[in-house]
Formats: sequence, structure tokens, C-alpha cells
Amino acid sequence: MFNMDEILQNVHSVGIGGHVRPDGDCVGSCLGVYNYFRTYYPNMDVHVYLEQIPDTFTFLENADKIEQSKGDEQHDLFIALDCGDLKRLGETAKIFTNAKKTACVDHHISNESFADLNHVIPDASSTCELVYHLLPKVKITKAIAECLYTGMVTDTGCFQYSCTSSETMNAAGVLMDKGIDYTSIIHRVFYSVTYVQNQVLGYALLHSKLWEDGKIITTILTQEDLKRFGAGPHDMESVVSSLRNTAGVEVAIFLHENEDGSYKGSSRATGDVNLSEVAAKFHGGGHAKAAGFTVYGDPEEALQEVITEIKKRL
Ligand SMILES: [Mn+2]
Repeated sequence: MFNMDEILQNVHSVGIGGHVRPDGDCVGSCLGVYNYFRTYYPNMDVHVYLEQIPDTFTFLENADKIEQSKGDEQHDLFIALDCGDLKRLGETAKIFTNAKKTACVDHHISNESFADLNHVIPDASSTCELVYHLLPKVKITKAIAECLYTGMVTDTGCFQYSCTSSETMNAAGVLMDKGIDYTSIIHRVFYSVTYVQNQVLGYALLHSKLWEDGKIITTILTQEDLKRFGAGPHDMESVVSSLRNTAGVEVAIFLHENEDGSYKGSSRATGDVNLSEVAAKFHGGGHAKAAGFTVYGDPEEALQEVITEIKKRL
């Protein structure tokens, strides 16, 4: 374990980045660290690189400072957050490779410690919870607290998933005491959806199928479906968890078509099936109860292969 002050020795420029298709934990941890450096090291050259973030998170301080990587940026230090491997950094992977020194803070079980300095705790609720412990509590400002709380809310499903520990709640408590409007953050992050998102969810639920006596539920959305609703990748985030809420279901699988014709898979488990193992067989990874992967070719056939792997573990 390192802390965010000591890793800055002999460092004049820092790059910060997280995984492609950034979620609340990714954006929250990246902006939390960015705002920390901005506040306490005003003369340092700090950049945060992410793909376009969902509108939900644009309220976070300095969200407008997020840059898209050009790929040729040079930094003394690059910090990868909430990212299980180099590939998941997307375009930003080049900046990581270019950096003189690298650090990684993450909670994905598939993380193989790919940086020079690694703080990887798979049991942690979120990268934001880990970042919280790497910052001196007294130096966490309200703006930083908002970022970290947002990430915790996102990855714990509002403090309900089993990854939520008493430590998570203690950390959240300290962040609440920084004066953040936690009610509004929870509403924005967890409950508020757009009309398009609701329509996509309705369509996905209506076209879902049950397998194995209702233990597995699946749904597939094609590019044609998404275009009909004018939906983008960020409009489907609640689909897989809503599928999983179905009584009797142990595993939920959601496939949606990417622009290149491949299918992005999201999976969630309520039972003992280790989805991280299943995802690893399909170019993916993640956590035991929540994992992502990619399949190619006919989606119905690909889905059967995924179901076969799940059946082995039911
Ligand atoms: Mn995360």
C-alpha cells in the first residue's frame, strides 16, 4: 500500500485514467484523485483522461476538465484506477506505457498487478473506497468526498451488494460528514433515469427468456433495437440488474450489439456461480457476482455457449 502524497516524489506531471465506458466508480475515483492533486499540489501538471462520461456524473467537480487521450502524452507518473488490465484503459493505455512510473488502484479480482505500484484489493466494495484509504481523512474536501461517495454508491448498488462491508459504511460516514448532499447523489446515481433508458429497459425485459427452470435469465439487444430507441451504451446499465431481480433467478445475462457487430455481455449472479471464471472464457473478466465479456458471431449461438458454461457451475 502507498499513499497519494508519497508517490508524488520527483513527480512533476501526472496522468490519471480509468476503464473504457467509465462508470460511477471509475469517474469518481479518477476525479477524486484529480481534485486531491489540484487542491494540494496546485503547481503540478495534472491530467485526467477518460472516454466520454455519462451525464449522471457531470455534476462532479472538474468533470469538465476530463480529456480524451491523444495517445502521445508523456507523464512522470500515470495512475490507473478501477481498471483490471492494460487493455481496459483503451486509448489511454499508450499514455500508461509512456509514463516513467505507474500505479494502479483497483478491486477487480482479475487484476494481475500490471503497474509498478499496485494496490489491488478484490474484496473492496469499490475503487473509491480504496482511494479513500490512500488519502489523509483531514485533507478530503467536500468536492473529493462527493466523488468518492458517488463511486461507492455506484459499485455497491447503494450499499446493498455483498461487497458492502462495515468498513465501506464507516468510510461513507466520514464522507457524509464532509457536508455532501448524499440524498441528491443517491437519487442522481441510483434512481434517476432518462425516458430512453426506461424504454430500453422495458423492451429488454419484455424480450427476456428463462432457462434451466428459471435459474438463468437472458436478453439480447441488437444495434437495430438500440437505434429504434436512440439508445447508446450508457442507456443499458440498469438492464442486467433488473433481469437479476427476477424471483428464482441465479444468473442474469444481457447481450447487446456493439457497432462492430460483436456483442458486449454483462452478467450478474445471486447464487454461487463465479461469473469471473465464466467471463474469462469469453475475453472478459470482473467480479464473482458481476462480470463482463465479449462474444462474436451469431448472438443466439454465443449465448448458448455462455449458458453451457454457467450450467456447469449451477
Ligand atoms: Mn469499480
